[in-house]
Amino acid sequence: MNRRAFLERTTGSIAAAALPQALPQALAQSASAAKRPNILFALADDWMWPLASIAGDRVVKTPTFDRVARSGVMFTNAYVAAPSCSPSRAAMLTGQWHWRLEQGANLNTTLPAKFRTYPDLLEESGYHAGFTRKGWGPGNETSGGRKRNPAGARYADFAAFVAARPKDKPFCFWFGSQDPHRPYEWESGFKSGMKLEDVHVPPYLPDNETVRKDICDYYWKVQRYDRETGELLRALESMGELDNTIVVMSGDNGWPFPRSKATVYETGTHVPLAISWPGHFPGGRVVEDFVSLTDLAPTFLEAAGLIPGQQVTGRSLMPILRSRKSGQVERRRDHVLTGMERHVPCRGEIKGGYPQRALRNRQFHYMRNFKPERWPAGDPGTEPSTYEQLAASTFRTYADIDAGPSKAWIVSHGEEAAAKPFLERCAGKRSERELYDLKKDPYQLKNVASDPKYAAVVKRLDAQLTAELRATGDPRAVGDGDVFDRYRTGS
Ligand SMILES: [Ca+2]
Repeated sequence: MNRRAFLERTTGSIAAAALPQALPQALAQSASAAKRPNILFALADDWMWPLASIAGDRVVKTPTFDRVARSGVMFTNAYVAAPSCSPSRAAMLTGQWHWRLEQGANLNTTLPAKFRTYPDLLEESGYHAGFTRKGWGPGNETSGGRKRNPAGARYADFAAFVAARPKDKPFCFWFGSQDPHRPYEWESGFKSGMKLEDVHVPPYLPDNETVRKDICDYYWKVQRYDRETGELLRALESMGELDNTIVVMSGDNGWPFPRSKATVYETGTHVPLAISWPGHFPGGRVVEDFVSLTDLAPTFLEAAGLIPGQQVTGRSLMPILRSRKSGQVERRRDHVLTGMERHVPCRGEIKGGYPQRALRNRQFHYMRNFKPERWPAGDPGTEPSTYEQLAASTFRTYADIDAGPSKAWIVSHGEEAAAKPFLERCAGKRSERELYDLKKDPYQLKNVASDPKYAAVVKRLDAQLTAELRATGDPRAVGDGDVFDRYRTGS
């Protein structure tokens, strides 16, 4: 494929093939003549779909998310690019699949400066841009040639950001909550009044008091994120800016429980997403299109009157947001891709992660595991860990699963017959191909990839996934995929 054909295939319909990479200055200036919206992106850390009250959860209370969803659009099929903090955030900031971002595809490396981020582009076009708490990361902000975090200038909080805002400039603010990331205060949710009997325990986790309490502690932090985002909305109201602000609430990956975060299963990649802009985006809609959080950067750029560069693989959500439709709005958004490279280095002498790519459509979730010989969640370790070690320490047994009570229960009971299937599902080796028929198996418990009845589906989805990875320049599909294993952690 020549360069032009490659670009035509990778830029989607946002940009015709010949768009310039640099921002067109004239366009930016003419757009700034009209009043450009502020952008508030409130990003939770490890928040999974559908754990919000408006999405049907009976225990967690998310009045702020519900409010944004009701006044705007709630997306029921939103996916992160990667189920791991730094690559997921890098993909959001650049509007590109993380497999295009060199070492930026791994956790805790760097994001090379040549990959432009939307806060920088908005700042160059006249926005006041910044973030608080967790921006891009964890990783080394500067070893890739940047002078600051890829999410922009750091502020102590929103008030400090607003105080530094030049008069009449639109702003773009990233509120990077560290909630609901682990660790949790044991029984914080239970003691706050959450009822253990109302907790839904999905069938990939054992249903016992430890897990129910662990889920409540997670909810307690989801609620704190929601409450703090509510405070930001009230600040915008008191400034008289809420009606001129695009508000986005979402998460950077699934929840930190076994068989979830750091996997491309639903539980690692499917996240809540609500977007509002009163008076501009017709509200009260639930949209079922498959969207990627790589679509946010081109959305923000378009809202600011800018045109995303050719390198951007995400597609602006503006046509959906401006429409009055619910359900499936754009027919072509019938599937989404996700992928995974290295999360925590936890495979002994092997420096790599557990590389995966996946394609999710309405009925199926198809996955390619490029190194099925490796341990998916990290090595079991040479000696058994105690419950306390598993609950408190990260870099030990099956270290791609965050330490916590649910993991500790499963691993420490792993040899018992009742617990073995849970341990096998979250940490056991997997086949090269996985296929889940979500109509029959919404929790992805039974891999049917080798079932002859699904042979045609596997063939079709594998061809589709491979073609799209090739078109987006994924080294796992077009070249030296093992390059991801060679990037050093921390630089
Ligand atoms: Ca995260």
